[in-house]
Amino acid sequence: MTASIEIPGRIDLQTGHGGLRYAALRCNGAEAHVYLYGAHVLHYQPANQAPVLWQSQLSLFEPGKPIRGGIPLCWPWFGPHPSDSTQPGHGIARLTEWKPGSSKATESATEITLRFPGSPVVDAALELTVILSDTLTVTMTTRNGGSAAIPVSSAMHTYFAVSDIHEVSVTGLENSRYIDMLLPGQPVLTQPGAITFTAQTERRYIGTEQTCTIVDPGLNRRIVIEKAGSRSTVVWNPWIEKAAAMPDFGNEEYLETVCVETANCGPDTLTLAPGATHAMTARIRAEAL
Ligand code: TA6
Repeated sequence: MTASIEIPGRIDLQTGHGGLRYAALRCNGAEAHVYLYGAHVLHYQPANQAPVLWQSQLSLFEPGKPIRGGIPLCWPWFGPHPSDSTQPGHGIARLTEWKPGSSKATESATEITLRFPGSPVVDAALELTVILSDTLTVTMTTRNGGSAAIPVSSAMHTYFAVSDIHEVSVTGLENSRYIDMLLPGQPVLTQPGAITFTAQTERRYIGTEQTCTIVDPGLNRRIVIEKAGSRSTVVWNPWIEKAAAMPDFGNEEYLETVCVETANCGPDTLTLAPGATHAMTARIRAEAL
């Protein structure tokens, strides 16, 4: 079945870290790698540019463990399970081997769709579509296959590669409201200007459909993240102590990445009616400053 998604010169299946299979997408000098485990986009490199996504040198590639870096898919819940502490943080999608669906290649784009194989934990279907062109477009499509409405919180928990966290800023969320997850009582605050980083940062911006931009003077580039079907954006950097406490995150690696996550979480959690479908899309591009 997996052989059917291969397109000579555009999509081929390879064996990567930990012996895990991934689809290598190519298009006009750009490339992307999509692991079947977690339907995890781990690598994206536009033509003649540096990689846009970051991956930890200590990432595990083991069943039951999330890959650290790229675009982990958090679904059908974001963060801890709402009521069952025995369930894994950020849901089950990123911890599951997905099935190849369809693929196609045109002059300007290479596209692949993967399908979540299903789970007794949730009566819903999930597909991921990745389109590589002069941008990277990633869409999670959820369909409620049951007879009852279901809550769905989710994220494309994207780790972007930056030159130095001290030097970058994130624009686009000015005057947006956010939940500061690190302050007592997790207050709702308002973002006064561009986001800069001087300590551990974990903010859930809510009720926003804004395009975000990571401005990186060190790499002389900006990374633009447009979105659709998402009303939350999570901005996260673990900083020194939290990075040191994570076995799959190098002690100094907090310097070289920032997460800008396309999400629906907290008050933006969806309620999906029986038979209803919801699509959430992130479109990523990098350009010179
Ligand atoms: O998006 C931020 C966050 O929710 C943080 O709380 C931190 O836990 C991060 O996700 C990474 O979570 P993970 O389960 O991938 O280690």
